[in-house]
Amino acid sequence: MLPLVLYDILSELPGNNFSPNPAKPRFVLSYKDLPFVTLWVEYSDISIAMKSIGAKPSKRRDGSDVYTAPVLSDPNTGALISDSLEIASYLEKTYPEKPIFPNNSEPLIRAFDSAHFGLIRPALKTLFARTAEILSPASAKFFIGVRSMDIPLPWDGKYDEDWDLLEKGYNTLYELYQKTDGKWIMGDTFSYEDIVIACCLLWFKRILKEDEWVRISSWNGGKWAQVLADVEKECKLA
Ligand SMILES: N[C@@H](CCC(=O)N[C@@H](CS)C(=O)NCC(=O)O)C(=O)O
Repeated sequence: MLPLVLYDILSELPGNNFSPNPAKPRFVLSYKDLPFVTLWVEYSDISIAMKSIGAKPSKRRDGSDVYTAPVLSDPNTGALISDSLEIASYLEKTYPEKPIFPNNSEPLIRAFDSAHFGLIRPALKTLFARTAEILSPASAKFFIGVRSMDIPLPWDGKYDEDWDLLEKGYNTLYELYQKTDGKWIMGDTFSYEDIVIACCLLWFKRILKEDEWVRISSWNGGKWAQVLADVEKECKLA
């Protein structure tokens, strides 16, 4: 089997990875024991690089085309897929061993995926401000330009308010975990939703100041550091 190719985003952090959307296919590929290589792209070059390989664009708020990462290229089938959720869906259909959408759960997990993002969305100012700090100067400038179309500037100065909003979101998620018995969001059954939750936590751990990550780790009895560690272990990434 030829290694699949995952396009991920560069940062100035050791080991590069930080971005939650490319992290999701990385976790899926590793969970499913599929061989893959990672090609790293500067945030400011994503559109040029993804257009040049023939990836499919999506739309920005203003209607213009945007090419995003992650993109997955599978030389075994010729597939070239954009969007983390579509990549997960493709990998599940093409490589069904070790399911990530068990018991036909893909429709429910798709719905949960956007609900989960809704819990984090209120705190995006602080998260975007921290993300810009770990990019190269050119990518940080580009990132601030495009992301401020969704979340208007200024991004700093509201840290306390954002922390409260983020904690509220995680309290809601914690309540959902209390409805099941096992360590996963679907009880004893591991799924893509666990990967979605973990990849967001990984983003926080990578971009935030150490004391800020410690703060999140302390919420809900240390639940979130534990979830990240459990999912990384399950996906053989720890
Ligand atoms: N829904 C997409 C979102 C991907 C996305 O927005 N990627 C960002 C980086 S995390 C991107 O490539 N942005 C490029 C740009 O805005 O120019 C997914 O899940 O893959």
